[in-house]
Amino acid sequence: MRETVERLREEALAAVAAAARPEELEALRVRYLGRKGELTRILRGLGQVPPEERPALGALANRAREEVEAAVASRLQSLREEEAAKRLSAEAVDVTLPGVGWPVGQRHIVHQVRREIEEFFLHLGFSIAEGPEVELDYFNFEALNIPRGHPAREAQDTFFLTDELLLRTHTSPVQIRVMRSLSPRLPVRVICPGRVYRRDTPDPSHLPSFHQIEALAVDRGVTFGDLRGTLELFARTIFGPATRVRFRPSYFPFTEPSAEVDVSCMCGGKGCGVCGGAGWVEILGAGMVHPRVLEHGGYDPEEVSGYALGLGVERTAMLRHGIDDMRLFLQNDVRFLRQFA
Ligand code: 2U9
Repeated sequence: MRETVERLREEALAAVAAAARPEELEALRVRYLGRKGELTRILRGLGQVPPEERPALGALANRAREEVEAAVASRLQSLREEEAAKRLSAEAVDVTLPGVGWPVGQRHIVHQVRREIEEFFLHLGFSIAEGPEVELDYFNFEALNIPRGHPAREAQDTFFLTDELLLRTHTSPVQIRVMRSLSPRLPVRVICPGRVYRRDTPDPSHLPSFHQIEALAVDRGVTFGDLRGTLELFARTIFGPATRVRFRPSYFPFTEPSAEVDVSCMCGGKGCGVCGGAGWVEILGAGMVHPRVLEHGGYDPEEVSGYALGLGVERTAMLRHGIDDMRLFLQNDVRFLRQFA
């Protein structure tokens, strides 16, 4: 009987030590220590053992039982720890690994140039105003001294939606709206950036939709000299410190006198694709606000005066970066766009 207990003890301890999973341990526990387990059976069967052997055999069997119990518990504990360690190392995150580089986009070149021009005027104390792209005939034409019958109003130049509604052909209606609503009334110093629409077939220098920025300054005593000074600073800021400015007389219905403004070409007049050898490139139109336009804005032209200027953002970006086809701005070919990152 003693030998059976010894053998069961050794067998059980060896099996526990070799168990690789908690379920195996549970099976061993049932097999040796459970109600019908092999060691349990021996303890239950002590009655059949001669009385003088009972205490010693009982003690031996109890010790074996306790030993196996302790071995099961400790093996279970180490299996759980191993399992936890394995899980932790499998789930471990190496925080020192370099991150995944997500591709980051960039602003469209037209937007970059628009922003640069806005910054220039913001520094001079101008504010930015925006207005509707679907506009009333009155604000787009009538208030800007473009009366009925004027060629600029012809259906072949303008996207009309109804008799009275159209897609704005310039951002000037926004300035009219600003003048009529501004409080206090003076001074007016505002720029109006935004998308405009004209019925043009796309070609290297035309798009049916492009961006303008117009500036308007109205106050007592504003002169053409103020316009000239502003434009010289503008040209040097946007095209470089050596840039010179030239005014040519022109005509716009909403300004009088009016001028087209050229800047000296970056090639220095030696001749290049941008200026075609002329040494000068036209960048914008400008002039003193027409008295009738001031009246539509609610001002007395006897008391106040103003200058206005307008430029095309796409055209400015083309001159700045030597781009020869306006359609490139809309094609969204990333090989073109990434050059301006
Ligand atoms: C008000 C009064 C006057 C804005 C002006 C121009 C001259 C001009 C063109 C430049 C290229 C349009 O994008 S373009 O085709 N603009 O030449 N714009 S003066 O004059 C105004 C605006 C608002 C109330």
